[in-house]
Amino acid sequence: MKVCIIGQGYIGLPTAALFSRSHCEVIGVDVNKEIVDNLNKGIIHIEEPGIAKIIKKSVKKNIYKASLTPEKADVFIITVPTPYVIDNYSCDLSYVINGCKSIVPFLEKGNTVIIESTVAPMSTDEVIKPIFEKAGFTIGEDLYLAHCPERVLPGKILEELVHNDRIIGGVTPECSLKASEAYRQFVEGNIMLTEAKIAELSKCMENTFRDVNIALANELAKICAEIGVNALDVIKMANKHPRVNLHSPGPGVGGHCLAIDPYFIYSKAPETAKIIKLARDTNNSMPDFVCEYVKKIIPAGKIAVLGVSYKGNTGDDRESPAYEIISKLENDYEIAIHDPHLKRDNFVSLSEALENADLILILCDHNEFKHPDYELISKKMSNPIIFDTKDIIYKVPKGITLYNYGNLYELNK
Ligand code: SAJ
Repeated sequence: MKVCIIGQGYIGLPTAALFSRSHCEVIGVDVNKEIVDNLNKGIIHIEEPGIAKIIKKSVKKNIYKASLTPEKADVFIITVPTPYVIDNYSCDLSYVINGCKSIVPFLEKGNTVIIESTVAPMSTDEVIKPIFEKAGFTIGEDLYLAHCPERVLPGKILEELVHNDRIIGGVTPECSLKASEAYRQFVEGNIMLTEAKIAELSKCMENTFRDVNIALANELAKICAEIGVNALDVIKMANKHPRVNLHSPGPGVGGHCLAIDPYFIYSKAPETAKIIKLARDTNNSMPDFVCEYVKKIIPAGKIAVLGVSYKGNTGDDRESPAYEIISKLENDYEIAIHDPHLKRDNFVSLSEALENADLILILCDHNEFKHPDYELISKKMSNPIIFDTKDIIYKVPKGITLYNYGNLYELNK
């Protein structure tokens, strides 16, 4: 089986790796020449365990090739970003549409086209299908089209692509069957056949479920700060109930999924999707909440910001709330940013960030931050205070003050 994958990013590249590991010939297409050139040398541009080794081996074996243009194949998979349109929160399908148009000249009768990018409900039937019909194909008869959303967790992509259950949403039942043949190359989880629109909405709802639950935890954190209760203890206690699973409050919700997919549903039914929109607004309000309490802790001075990735142990800062927090604090404070997973010109070493800092602000739960070097902290800071928005530090030695969502209310006394 020959597979052509459009988009060699966080999902496209691991998917390419797995197809090539299963002895399929893979063409990985990307618009970025530097990425393509590096991939052909076996150098990958994403931080994801296991992928580099497979790509290197596949390049060597000539079974994986990156390219700026598609080639003829049996299966085409579209894994490009779908941002939302700022004005109305609808799903911006432009990259998907361009990806689909780019493969049209290479399509042959009997090929399968799979959309993996997260899209708003109805996109496959109403927007994507007509592109191929216009090119003369009859979907379900001589071209097979399906939406098969990925559901993997960054940091565990390789494992989850293989073991998670896979939703296959065909435009027709024949399309589902054809698409499932492709995934059987490497998927060991259940392969569940359904309709395209069900696949689209279930993917959006999975991330919305999480976003809404995080919003509830964030709202609880705010309520507790206001009324004087330890939010973290409340969560611990409530979660002892067998049917309760309160999520964790934090500095906001980042990433390319939870912070975006709920809008795709909202934009389809804005008058009805009230909880979904309120959850988005609540999570979007967290950077302001963090800044409000930073101001209560120290009115001026230097802040060492630890962690800018949107989640722990990844080098992914897409939609990270950390950037909004930093830009809001920048006017009133000196800010030094440290993130061991991200290389940016203005980021500094831990030691440099701590130098004469008045506050350590933890915005991300990287493992490196979980056991701070208190000796270094006491050496570099005269009156060390830590504000841990991710609840990763449990106990601090004498002389160091710790604020988290368990004791912010003390600042309101
Ligand atoms: N977060 C909290 N509190 C929590 C959990 C997470 O504030 O209790 C924050 C994180 O810090 C992060 C954001 O939410 O900023 C999102 O993190 P995440 O780990 O929940 O999700 P993603 O975006 O990395 O991955 C999600 C996953 N979806 C679900 O768990 C339902 C993943 O399975 C999907 O494949 C992925 O979105 C995607 O691509 O859609």
